[in-house]
Amino acid sequence: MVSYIYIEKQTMIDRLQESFGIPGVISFERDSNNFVKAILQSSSGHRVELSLYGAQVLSWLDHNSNELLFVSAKANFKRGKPIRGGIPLVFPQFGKGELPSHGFARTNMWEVREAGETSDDLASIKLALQDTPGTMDIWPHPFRLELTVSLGDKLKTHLKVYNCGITPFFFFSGFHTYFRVADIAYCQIQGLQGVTYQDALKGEKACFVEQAEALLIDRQIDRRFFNAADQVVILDQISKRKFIVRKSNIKDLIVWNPWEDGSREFFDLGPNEFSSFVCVEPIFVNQKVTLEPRAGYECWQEIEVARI
Ligand code: TA6
Repeated sequence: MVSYIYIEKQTMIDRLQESFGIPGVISFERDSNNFVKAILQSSSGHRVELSLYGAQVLSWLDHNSNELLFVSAKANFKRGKPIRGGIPLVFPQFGKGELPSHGFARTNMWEVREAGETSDDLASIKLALQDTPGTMDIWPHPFRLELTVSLGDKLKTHLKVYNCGITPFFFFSGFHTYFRVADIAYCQIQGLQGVTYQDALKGEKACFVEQAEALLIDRQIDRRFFNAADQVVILDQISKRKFIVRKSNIKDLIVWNPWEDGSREFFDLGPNEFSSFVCVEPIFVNQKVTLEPRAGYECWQEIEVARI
């Protein structure tokens, strides 16, 4: 029995490898938690690990093997549960509600549809998720999601949503990205001055306008910026690098860090880990997207990293 299961698992990796693998560009492995992941390597020396569970990017190394994304040491790698870190996808719900928190895209197994090297030298892979009896039970809409991850010296995640049913549906979606930083107390976020936001820590109704030219984080923060500009910059002073975060066709942007006090609410976050990340999340949160039958919607996030 044991050897039968082993052969089955090997076979899936072999099948993926045979159909989509490209030496030095795309390969597949099982991680220590038994989830299958795709490894992308770019000609610029960057490397990404993308779990088929949730289509979640879990690691991004630059050409010097510096990790650029944060994943909690206490992350829970169990089927049906979200993984704390990387780039979780939000769909079709944002935050808490009738569905599991941030929806079910991040807790379902996705399939590989295409992989290869693009004409402009990017390592690229497309994963897809369709409605299942499980999703129909909790959200009765036939849908298809496609996530294309492309890697050069930038990392792009491009999400497409299709309505495969005969009635419109409404959803929130986006990228709940966890950026790794050396120490959040020495970080700044630029590009949000003048943007209206709601402070989820103060109740969701009141609106404020961001005053800071450079937003500093020295306590718990959970701000939902509406109609934010399509580019913000995260300065990580200690690592002497910056992330340039671009978004397309997503109106809003969230800045979240639970700080020490808020971290206690999360069993999958260590007490001091809050200082090693900031979530800057291009996500629709203010107004749901409406998708008519047979229609499609697409959005993307692109991250560039540079020295400062
Ligand atoms: O995007 C910010 C947020 O919604 C916070 O309010 C916080 O709860 C966080 O996401 C984490 O959510 P999760 O469901 O992943 O624990």
